[in-house]
Amino acid sequence: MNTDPSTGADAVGHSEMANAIRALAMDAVQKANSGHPGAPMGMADIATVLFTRHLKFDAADPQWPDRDRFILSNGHASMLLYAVLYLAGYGDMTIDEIKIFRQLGSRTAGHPEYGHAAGIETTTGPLGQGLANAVGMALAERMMNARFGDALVDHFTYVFAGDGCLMEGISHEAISLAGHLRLSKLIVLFDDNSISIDGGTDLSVSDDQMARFAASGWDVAHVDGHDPDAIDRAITAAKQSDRPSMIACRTVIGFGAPTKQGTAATHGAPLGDEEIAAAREKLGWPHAPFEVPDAILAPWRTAGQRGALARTAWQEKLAAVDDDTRTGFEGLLSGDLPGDVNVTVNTHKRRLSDEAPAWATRKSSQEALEVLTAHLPAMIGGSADLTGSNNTKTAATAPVAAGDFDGRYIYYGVREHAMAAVMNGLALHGGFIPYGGTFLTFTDYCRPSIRLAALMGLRVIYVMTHDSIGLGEDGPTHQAVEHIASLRAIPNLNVFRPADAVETAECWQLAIEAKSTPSVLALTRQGLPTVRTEHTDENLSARGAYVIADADGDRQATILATGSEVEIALAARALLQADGIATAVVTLPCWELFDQQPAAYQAQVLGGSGVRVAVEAAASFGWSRYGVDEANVVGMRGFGASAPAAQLYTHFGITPEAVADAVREQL
Ligand SMILES: Cc1ncc(C[n+]2csc(CCOP(=O)(O)OP(=O)(O)O)c2C)c(N)n1
Repeated sequence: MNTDPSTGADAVGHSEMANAIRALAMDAVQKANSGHPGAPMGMADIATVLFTRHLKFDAADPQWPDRDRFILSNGHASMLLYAVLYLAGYGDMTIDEIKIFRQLGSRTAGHPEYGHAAGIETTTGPLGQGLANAVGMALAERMMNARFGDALVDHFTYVFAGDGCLMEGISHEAISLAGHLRLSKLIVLFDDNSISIDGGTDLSVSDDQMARFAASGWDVAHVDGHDPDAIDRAITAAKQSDRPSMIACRTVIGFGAPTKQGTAATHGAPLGDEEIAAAREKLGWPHAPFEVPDAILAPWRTAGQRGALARTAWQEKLAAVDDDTRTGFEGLLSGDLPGDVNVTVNTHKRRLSDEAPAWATRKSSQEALEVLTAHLPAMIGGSADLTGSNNTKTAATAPVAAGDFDGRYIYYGVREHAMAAVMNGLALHGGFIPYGGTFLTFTDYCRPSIRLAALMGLRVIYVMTHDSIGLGEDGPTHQAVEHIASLRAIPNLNVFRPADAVETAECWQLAIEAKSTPSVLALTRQGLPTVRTEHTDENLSARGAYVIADADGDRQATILATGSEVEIALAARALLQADGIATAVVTLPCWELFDQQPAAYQAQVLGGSGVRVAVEAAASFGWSRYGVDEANVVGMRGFGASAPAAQLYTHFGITPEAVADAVREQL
């Protein structure tokens, strides 16, 4: 036992504090009979140094906006995070929660879940995502700093990452972007233990990780991950750097488990009673399972209070700034929209209905964005190198660059994976509503992060243009087919496919108003007529679907359509009505919102027992939920082709005539 001057802990020293993490991890995993003791035991020394000597936080106020962020990217090491949160005294994380690790209703899920307990800054588990989220958080920190200065915003983002995180492709994009933007307040602690599930990492990887980071413009260092003073010095140096920093910490996985440490056997399975008993012996931890003696808990709790003074000093600074600054700061962090967004959108909608432009919905999106970004400083745009195609850049959004974080537009480069994960980080940090663009086909490259945004309930908006064969000559590699259906399958994700300029404005409003739901906007490359030529203040898209053209006479048939195919549905209706077949057209800009409507509204929109046909230039999958048989979906049955868009619509039979025939065949 020795004295640690920075924590004031004089009764016990670093090792006992780190062993508390190790003991809790092995005991909780053993009790749950599942989990990952290896990484928590291996990284316990690093976590102890970080939380007791560097991390700026106050366990009594875990949401303090200027706290340092701690991201556990190797989410399987969740017990490390839960142990540290408990030891440091975060109110949400009690010893009882640790005893019910991985059980239904606990805050201690298998992998850390954002929202389950304060101190869990993001949901991790899919390796590499946390690292990329952290890049977004570190970027958000600099952007908030550029707006409000050092007094209000000046914090670090620390990441724990394992071999797995660094093997994932997303890490390349995230590291590259962070280096390019010189995110100097980002510090990654790499758990360099040379072990993953299959065994030694030499089975599958030979990268020089330090050289890799250095090549992307990072500062790099390596330390013995079990030498607290060396870790401390490395973190101190990293904080001084004008670049992001990576510290490779050489560790032993499962440190303390006498026969299993250093092997993959500790990675993801309980150690077993015998090994745990021997580990207790080896570590000098004689205490019962889940018992942390007061003498060891006390310095941890002291560490949890280390930031209290800094936090109150910060609150005084916030109180001392002028009213406009404070209101602006708090307004951004609250995520609330100004009260007059509806007025702004309606002024815009009225102009569109009057002028009835024949724009592609990607162009309509840009026009909506011009209005919204001018009005909402929280909105941060970007594109994965398709700015001119996605139409995501507006007059109000100047570019962000290294050393110039005042801007609101991020050139993500050709990095869709990282873009989506960075947007999650921007949203998680607080202060911003991120939107970013690419082609709808490349939602495949964003999908893991889209899914996590939906799981976490984040307001992130994906501007996905070139949404079908309607993009034409670029061909089937670029033409989305199955994407819309597969995105609709993700819970808590709104998939918007607006039919014209007015619906696009409405969908944008719904996307920015959905505080706990991410949104995909599927937008066309090709021009479309304005179908909503009569202005209404009501946001009709908010109900997800509505009758856009009623039947002339008692409804015999209903044509359901989305996006660019609403025009085709209306033309089909004209053909049918000319033959005396009373046909209604329903536009469905958002299935998810329609599914939330009362049954009576749904029935009224979908029509009674009459004929139902759907038209959508996409895979037919999913329309059965609205009572449309597969045979009655006019859509794609395979991949597209390279040709001018009009020819493709004819070639694939997505035409007014085909829709009208599909109706007639059923009458
Ligand atoms: C995207 C993704 N792919 C695969 C996995 C499954 N997985 C979890 S941990 C792991 C091994 C990671 O190795 P490392 O980061 O070295 O962790 P350690 O063995 O040191 O705990 C794998 C393949 C995952 N969680 N996420």
